[in-house]
Amino acid sequence: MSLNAILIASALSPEDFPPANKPEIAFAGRSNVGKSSLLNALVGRKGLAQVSKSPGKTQCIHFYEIDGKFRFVDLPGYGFARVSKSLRQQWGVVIPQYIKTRPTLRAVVHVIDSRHAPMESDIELLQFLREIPVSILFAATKSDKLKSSERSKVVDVLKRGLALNEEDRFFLFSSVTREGCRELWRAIQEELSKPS
Ligand SMILES: Nc1nc2c(ncn2[C@@H]2O[C@H](COP(=O)(O)OP(=O)(O)OP(=O)(O)O)[C@@H](O)[C@H]2O)c(=O)[nH]1
Ligand SMILES: [Mg+2]
Repeated sequence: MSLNAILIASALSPEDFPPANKPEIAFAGRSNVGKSSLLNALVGRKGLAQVSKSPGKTQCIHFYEIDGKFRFVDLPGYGFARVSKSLRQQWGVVIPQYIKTRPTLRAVVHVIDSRHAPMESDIELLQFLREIPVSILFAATKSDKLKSSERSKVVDVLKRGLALNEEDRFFLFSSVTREGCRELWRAIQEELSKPS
């Protein structure tokens, strides 16, 4: 299944954001964890958002309009030392501001790499998100790289590392095998269908 997805804006600062007139779901997390790949897997379009082996690929806030009804917002990753000044400025100011003030933002998908225990910066992002009245969904990517024998332990380490509770919606995800795609979609649809 592939959806109609159109890149409607690539923004470095709020002047370049499209008008806030459609519900938005944003994808946030450290550089290279697989945010853009996850977006592509959800939409069913491999080359939609640009993906790279090296961190720091997504450098702007990319707004994709899906089926003309809502938007997926691919955020640049943070935590990559060799980023440009403009990217540091985005995670310092522009992205937190977007997440805090965008009236149409329905949920943030906090994307982490399932192969590594949460880092300080993952925890900091979550602390920031918890203070904002926005829904949070958790996607732990690259699950295809996990051995089946270690999966339940990995989930435990990730949930404990982020101090998640029973109500938090957490999905193991792989853009390669599409594990978790349907479940994450269901959670996103649920957020989109809530009254604003
Ligand atoms: N095996 C595997 N590789 C993945 C998966 N998701 C992403 N990757 C790889 O991880 C690398 C980074 O993926 P991106 O989607 O560009 O990551 P990103 O989080 O958007 O990175 P930035 O834009 O730099 O913040 C690429 O080499 C992807 O092919 C996955 O589920 N499984
Ligand atoms: Mg990216």
